[in-house]
Amino acid sequence: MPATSAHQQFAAIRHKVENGERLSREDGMLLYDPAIPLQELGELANSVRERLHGNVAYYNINTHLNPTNVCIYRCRFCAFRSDLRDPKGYTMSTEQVLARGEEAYENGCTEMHIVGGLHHKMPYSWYRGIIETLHRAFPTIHLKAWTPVEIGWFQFLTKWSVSEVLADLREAGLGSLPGGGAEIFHAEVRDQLCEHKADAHKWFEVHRAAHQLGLRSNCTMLYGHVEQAFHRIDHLLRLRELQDETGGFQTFIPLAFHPDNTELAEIKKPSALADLRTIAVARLMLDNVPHIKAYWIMLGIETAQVALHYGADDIDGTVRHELIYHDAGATTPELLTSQRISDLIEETGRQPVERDTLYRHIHRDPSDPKLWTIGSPVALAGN
Ligand code: V47
Repeated sequence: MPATSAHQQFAAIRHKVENGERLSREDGMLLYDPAIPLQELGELANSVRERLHGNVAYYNINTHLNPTNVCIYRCRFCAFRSDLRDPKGYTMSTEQVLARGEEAYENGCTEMHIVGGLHHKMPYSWYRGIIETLHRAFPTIHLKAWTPVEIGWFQFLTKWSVSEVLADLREAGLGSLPGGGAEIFHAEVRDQLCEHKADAHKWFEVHRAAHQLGLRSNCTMLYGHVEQAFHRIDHLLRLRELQDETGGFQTFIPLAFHPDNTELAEIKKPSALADLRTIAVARLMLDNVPHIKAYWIMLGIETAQVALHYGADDIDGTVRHELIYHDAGATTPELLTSQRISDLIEETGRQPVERDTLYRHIHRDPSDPKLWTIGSPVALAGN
C-alpha cells in the first residue's frame, strides 16, 4: 500500500475516532501498517484513553499464587509448566497456600491472582479448596482465579456444566476470572501453539457464562510469536463482540511473548515499539472495554510508563511471586512497593489511583496501610 494512501486512510480513522464511531476490521489492519507512524497512532489512542479516564492511572496491591506448575499440557510458549517427576515440579499444601494468604494480608493486598497447571493427580476438590480456604481465612481479599483452561478441566473432572462449575466456585469465594488462556483465538495460530488446550469456543463459553452469573472478568492476547496482524485484529474483534453482548470484561491486557526456556526460544521478544503499537491498537479497537492494562512485569517498567500515554490507563499491581514471565526470561523485579508504583505513575504526569479488582477506589488508613476501605468509582476531572 503506498504511504500516501495509508495516510489518507488514517485520516479517515482519526475522523471516526473523534466522532465516536466504531473501527472496522480493515481499519484495524491499517493501524498495524508500519506506514502509520507510531507517534500519531499513540496520540489518537491517548485521546480515547483521556476521554474515558482523564489523567487517572490505576494500580492495585496484589499477589500471585500458582498452586502447582504440574500440567498435562505442553503449550509451546510456556516456560512455567512441569512434569510431575521433574525436579522443578511443585504442588502446594494447604499450609503453603494459607501462608501466602497471610503474607498477602499482612502486605495490604486487595487481590490474589490465582492460576496454575492442570495437575492430573489432583481432584476438583483440591482446586476448589484453595479458593474456599483463602476466602474463609481472608474474606477481604478478592480472589481472581482460574482461566477457561482450568474451568474446562474442572468440567472434565466433575462432569458439570460451565455454569455449574462457576457457581460452585463462586460459592467457595471466587471473585472474578483473570484474562489468561486466550493466547490467539484463530485456529491457524492456536493449533501451532497449544493444539490440545481449551479452544476459542471454550474460552468464550466460560467468559460468557461468568458474565451471565454476574462475575466480571479480564481478557488477554499473547502476541509476538507466530501470529500476524490479521490474527491479532481477529482476536480483538472476537473480544469486542462478546463485550457487546455481555459487558462483563473490565480490562484487556496485551501479553508480549517471552521466548526464554520455551519451545519457541528462537523467536525474538517483541520490541518496545511493537508493544506500544499493540497497546494503542487495542485501545482504539476495543471501544467497549473500559480499561487497557500495561502489565509492567511483561513490558518492563519504562515501556509500561510510556504506555500510559499510548492508550493504557492501568499498570497492574505490586505483583508478588510472579512465575510465568520470570520463568520465561522476564528481567523485571519480582515486586514493586506501592510507593514505588505510585511514584512511577506520577513520573509520567498521570494521577495514581489505587483500585480494587473491580476498579473501585481504595482508601488506606495512613496509620496502618494494611487497613483499607473501598470507596466509589473514581470521579474524573471535568465530570
Ligand atoms: O495465558 C504464558 C501468557 C498468560 C508466556 O487478568 C506467556 O489481570 C508471554 O493471563 N511469554 C497468563 N506470555 C497471564 C495472564 C495475566 C497476567 C496479568 C494480569 C492478568 C489479569 C492476566 O500468560 C497465559 C499466556 O497467555 N504466557 N507463557 C510466555 N512465555
